[in-house]
Amino acid sequence: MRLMRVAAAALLVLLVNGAAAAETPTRLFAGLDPAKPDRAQSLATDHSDWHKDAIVYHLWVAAFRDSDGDGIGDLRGIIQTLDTLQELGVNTLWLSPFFKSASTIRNLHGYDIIDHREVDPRLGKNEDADALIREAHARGLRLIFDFVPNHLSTQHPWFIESRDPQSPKRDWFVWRDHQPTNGWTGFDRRSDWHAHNGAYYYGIFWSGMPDVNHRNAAVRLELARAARYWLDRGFDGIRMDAVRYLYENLKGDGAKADQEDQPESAAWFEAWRREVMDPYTAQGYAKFMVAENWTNEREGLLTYLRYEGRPGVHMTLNFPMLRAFTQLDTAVARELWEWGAILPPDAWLGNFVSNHDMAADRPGTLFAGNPEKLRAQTAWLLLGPGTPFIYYGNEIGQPQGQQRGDTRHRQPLDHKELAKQRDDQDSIWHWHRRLIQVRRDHSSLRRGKARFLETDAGNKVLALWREADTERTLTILSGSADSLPTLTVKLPRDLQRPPAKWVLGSGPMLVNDKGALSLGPWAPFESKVLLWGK
Ligand SMILES: [Ca+2]
Ligand SMILES: [Ca+2]
Repeated sequence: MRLMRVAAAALLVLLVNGAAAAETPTRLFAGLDPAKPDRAQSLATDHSDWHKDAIVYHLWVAAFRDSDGDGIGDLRGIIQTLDTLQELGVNTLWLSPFFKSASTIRNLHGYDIIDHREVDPRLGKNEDADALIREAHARGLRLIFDFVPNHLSTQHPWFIESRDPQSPKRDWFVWRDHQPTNGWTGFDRRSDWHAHNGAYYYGIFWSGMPDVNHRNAAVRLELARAARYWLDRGFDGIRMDAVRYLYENLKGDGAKADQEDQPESAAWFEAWRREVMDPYTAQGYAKFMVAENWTNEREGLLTYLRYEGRPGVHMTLNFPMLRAFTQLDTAVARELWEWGAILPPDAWLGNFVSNHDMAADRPGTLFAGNPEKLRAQTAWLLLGPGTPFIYYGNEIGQPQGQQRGDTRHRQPLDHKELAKQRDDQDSIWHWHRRLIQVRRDHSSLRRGKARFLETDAGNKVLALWREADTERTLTILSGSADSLPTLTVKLPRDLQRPPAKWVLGSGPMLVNDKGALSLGPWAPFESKVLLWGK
């Protein structure tokens, strides 16, 4: 009997400890000081998920605006253009990497960082970053910075120290004594193990950007401190670079699966959310992180949004959606928006139509000579579910450059064209401005889940029914190259009455005795929005 009681007690202890172990998530950034947001510089938040209402402008710092005539865009140039960005209506700016980097002028991508706490002298000074934060926040514009947890430059002092096998920083990078003869070829056919003094370090992108060893607690902590340095100063969030490559399976033989999407990488972001980001929310300064996980597999997007039932990144960039946007493919768009509607409540997607990489052509090039398609793509981005990201220059339909490689996507913004389009009510800039205003004015367009109504135009036309708060909207996006004399939409059973008004577009509307809404006429690729009151 006594023995049984002891056994039962032991079992109870086991159960309690077991439960506690499951509930206490691992700390990965032990030693991090409390978050200390600069209250004069930071913008307070009234809700922690403001990123769902964001309209992001993705800005390439070196190409945006040159304030001092040296030919390179800079932080001061951004300050000079804030009024125009505010006029456009975006509310969040994503700055491409501006930390001191080893990048050459020709391809100033900045992802090879030398100093995480210093602005690259070609782009400005730390005081300019402070001034930018102050001036942006004064206009209600939030700022997020690009952060690179996977790698840094061979010229970074941490790596220079690490080259000495006796250095305490040797383990901050991934070193081996022998170069594997097979596998580990990442993005090209060359080995990702790079020689130095008879040893080999791992760098998946190229020899100039060694991967950090995230199994080392000290280097993890230093990276968290570096990000905190800018978050404390007033930045509102982080765009996380190359999240798929944080950890490698070093016990593997270097197959593709050993080099990407390790469970430890997802666990890292869950811990970062909890330990690095959430403490700001607790103080009324919610910040968010958006992940670049470049994959066309939709399941791959989910990996980083949740880990073991806890939230990871707040948002992930929606790479699979590029196919829908670049081809104006209604079937793909519908499938992905329907999928987005069944994700866990805190899993959120960010949409874009082009970026600084080779992911897609700029719309100004892709749809050159097709203004109606350019306007349609803009509408799909700005009216559809998911936070929109506008890559600088796309708001004026600027074509990409003629260069080979990705620098063609990072050419200077044409400020003369921008000024011209601001004076022209029919310009693509004004179309962006109009759609942004419609999105800002309607919570159903920002937060409502997508549900599709059937139309008599078949799958060539999307009719998105969305609800939030006290409003309901119907967004109709035509992917048809033909004009339609009328378009008939089957309304939900409980709402067979005419809409209150046009929010975007115009034309006659009529509900027939079968509860269908007749609208028309419809131009090729036209987009319109109707509003019902509750
Ligand atoms: Ca400059
Ligand atoms: Ca890595």
